[in-house]
Amino acid sequence: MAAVNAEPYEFEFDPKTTALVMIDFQRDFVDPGGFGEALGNDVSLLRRAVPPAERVLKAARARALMVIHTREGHRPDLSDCPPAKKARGRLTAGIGDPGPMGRILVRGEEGHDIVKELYPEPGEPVVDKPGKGAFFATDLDSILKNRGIRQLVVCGVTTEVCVNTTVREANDRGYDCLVLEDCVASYFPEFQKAALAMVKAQGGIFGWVSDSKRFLEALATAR
Ligand code: TIU
Repeated sequence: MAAVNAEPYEFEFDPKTTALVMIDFQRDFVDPGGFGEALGNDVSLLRRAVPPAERVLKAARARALMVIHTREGHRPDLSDCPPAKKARGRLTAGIGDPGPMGRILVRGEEGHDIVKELYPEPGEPVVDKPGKGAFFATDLDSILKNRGIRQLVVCGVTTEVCVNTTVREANDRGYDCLVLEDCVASYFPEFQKAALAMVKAQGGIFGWVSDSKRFLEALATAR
């Protein structure tokens, strides 16, 4: 067991029942030329989360924590993409359209894959998700339950969209979630702040918030 200094109070976890969940660290969101930029966003704000998330990923691997990665995207024929999602935004380059890194948010394309710093290693499940939440229309819950996982340490992008949606879904399924604030990022500084505040308000209504430094300190002393 170990305890992370966190808000609203310490987050207790057992490394054997804890998974690190890396949400949507895809080139489409984090790198210039992807879907995130197509939506008019400054992707450099998201890149900030990569170095601390890399430190957490390496430490988790060293301590044999379960590591899971997710990617948002769709089948090449877009049959799993709701027409409403495709139409949203009236974009000139939207889901399925050609972009500088292949078809936007389409599985198998360069832009859909995970940035090299955080690339999955063999044995780490990669969950392809059609929605914002990682539990919607995926086998994530089965994968976690089959390994006896009860606690999730969450990194990823973007904080108020796929991270928050996933944490809310996890909360309703009985998981305790710790969000590491320097390992999650938003295109909007005000949303980053609000999304983290929403998780930890009201006694931790959706979970806990800490940072990579405090989590790594706790992991180093965990037994
Ligand atoms: N646009 C935005 O902030 N996010 C997404 O579309 N997906 C994720 O957050 N992964």
